[in-house]
Amino acid sequence: MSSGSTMVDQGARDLGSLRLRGLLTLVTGIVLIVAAVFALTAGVGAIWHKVTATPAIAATSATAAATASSSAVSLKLSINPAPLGGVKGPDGLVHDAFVPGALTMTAGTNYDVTIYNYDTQSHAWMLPELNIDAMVPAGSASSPSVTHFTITPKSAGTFQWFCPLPCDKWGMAHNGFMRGYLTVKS
Ligand SMILES: [Cu+2]
Repeated sequence: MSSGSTMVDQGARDLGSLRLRGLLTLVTGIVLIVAAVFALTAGVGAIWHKVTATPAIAATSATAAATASSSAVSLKLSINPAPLGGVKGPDGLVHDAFVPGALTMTAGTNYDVTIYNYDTQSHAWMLPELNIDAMVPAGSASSPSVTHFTITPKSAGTFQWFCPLPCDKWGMAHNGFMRGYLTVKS
């Protein structure tokens, strides 16, 4: 009785073990298939994304470059140009100044701005509303430093530009010297 029971038990255990192994194999197979499908989908998704995104970026850059080179307006600014090496204020003294100090632009037009600094001190031309923060290195009367940047004002308005570096205190406080207005027309 006891031995027969053992044999039956053994048979049942073998059968159970076989079923468990089969079930494990099936589960493992399903997991592997799901993983493979997921990996393939993600891979194809990444390739599709790359293929569609790349030409869009390239086209935008090409258009921007073509527009900038074909229709940019050159604008020249000088800091402390000859013969005075600055601009005479109503106080009778010559002050640090960007020349011209009052600027006019047309909305939607690209401007290539070049600043020649004849001063032996560095300055900056800042216009936060148009995201311009141009550092201007020191130069000299005989060899000005040259700083270049571009502006494309999008909408009409009057914007204050200024030099944020501590330079000519009077000039920093007066329009037409180390600060001034940019008028953008539509
Ligand atoms: Cu300055």
